[in-house]
Amino acid sequence: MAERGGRLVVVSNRVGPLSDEGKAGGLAVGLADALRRRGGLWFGWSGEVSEAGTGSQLKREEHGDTSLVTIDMTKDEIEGFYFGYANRSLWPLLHYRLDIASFDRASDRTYRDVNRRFAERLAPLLSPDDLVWVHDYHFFYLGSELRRAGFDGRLGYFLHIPFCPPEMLTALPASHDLVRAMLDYDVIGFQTDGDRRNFVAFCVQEFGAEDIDGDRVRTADGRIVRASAFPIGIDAEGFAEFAQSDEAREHEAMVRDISHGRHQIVGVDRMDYSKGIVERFRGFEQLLEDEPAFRGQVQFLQVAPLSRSELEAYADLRTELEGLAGNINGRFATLDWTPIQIMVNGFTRRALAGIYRAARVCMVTPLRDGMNLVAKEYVAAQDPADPGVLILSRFAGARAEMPEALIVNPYSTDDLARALKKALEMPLDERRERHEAMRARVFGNTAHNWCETFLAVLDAPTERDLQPRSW
Ligand code: ADQ
Repeated sequence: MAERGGRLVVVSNRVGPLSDEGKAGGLAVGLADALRRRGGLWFGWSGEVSEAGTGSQLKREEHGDTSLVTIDMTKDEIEGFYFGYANRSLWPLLHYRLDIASFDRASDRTYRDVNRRFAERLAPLLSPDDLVWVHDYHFFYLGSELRRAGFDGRLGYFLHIPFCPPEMLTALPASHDLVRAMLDYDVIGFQTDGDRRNFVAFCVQEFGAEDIDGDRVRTADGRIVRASAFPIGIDAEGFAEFAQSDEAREHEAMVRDISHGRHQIVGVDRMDYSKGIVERFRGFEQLLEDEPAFRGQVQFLQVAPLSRSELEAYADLRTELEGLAGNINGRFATLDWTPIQIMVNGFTRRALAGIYRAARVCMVTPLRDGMNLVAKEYVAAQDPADPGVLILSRFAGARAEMPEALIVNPYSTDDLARALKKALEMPLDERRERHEAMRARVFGNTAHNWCETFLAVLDAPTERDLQPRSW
């Protein structure tokens, strides 16, 4: 890659960790790697609440050539920006849940204010040849605010979650402002081509923009912005090594122990309504109902660490899931068999790798998901000689790269039950064949490749170099 020598500046809501002690997810590993190689800065929220909030002193941690720089937020900023606009409006809407999205003027304002404040605090730390890469739905307006604050260098953006169709997005009161702000980035990355198409369709329908060659948008006033899919990957080698660690082996043995030789099915998700956990439980219940031979022979473990539990929709989901698991157990359990178990604690990445390895089947059945890294981690953690089976929702971004999984419609209980039966009965040859094909892709498109591909595009000369800088 021809690098222009600029630093990499990453902006995301949460920052780090830079070193991997088995805690960092694929994203942090990929970004930390790129930051180390180029030298750079990672900017975001400190995770702390203070009275001065985004006006607080910068906190700095130096790690070789990389600085982690963070600021606090006030209680009101977090409420309006994070819980309000980001997670009550944007998260449900972009996951196609217009029915539970709520919109209010105050949180819209706080969201924009926080984006502006972050940009104003970051701008003085930037040099013109820095490559700035902003992440996710918390910061749609940050790029345009950086422009306003005078930054003229390269600006990239990556959306980790889906981008819903324009018919839905136009329900957001400020949808035009939000998408116009996105067009101030030079490169806009999506998880899948479907997300990119939805974005371009919005620009075409609402702004009269033009789709050029499927990877650029020409706005009505002639500006050209790159918009492409950059599917995210995991640190596949690292994760496969985790699966061989002592900690993984202990957890693998523990899971095998509690399953008493029964086939283990797992689900691993943040407890979020987009992940389709309720539907998955119903699918499992349907299997037990339709196929009495499986009763006493299979066990379901759902690992679902609590997430955003301050929000009602998330608290309600926990109650619903615990109730449903209770009902299924009440209906089918015997003295020596509990069909379904749900755990809300987090695990280290090594422990998780061990749990994946012990599972004959992994159900990844989101109703909508940007990518879903669990699907990739499960594949990376398997023993290639005796791999488990992945059941994957057709609505997960990962589906595009993993067609050899058993693809299901998570809204169809019958489909889920059928896929479970097929997975549990799948002969070794077929399991190996499907796994090998998916494994090649998981190891071929890693977090590292994802970072490098995005940065190469961001760094390459574009039409903007030839365009007047009046915008
Ligand atoms: P998430 O919605 O968080 O990410 P996902 O991609 O599945 O969804 O990542 C979850 C991560 O959390 C995985 O790395 C998983 O191992 C980890 N995890 C889950 N349960 C855990 C537990 N109990 N203990 C420890 N770790 C646990 C968003 C988007 C996704 C997109 C990613 C990355 O919603 O679609 O794939 O960003 O872009």
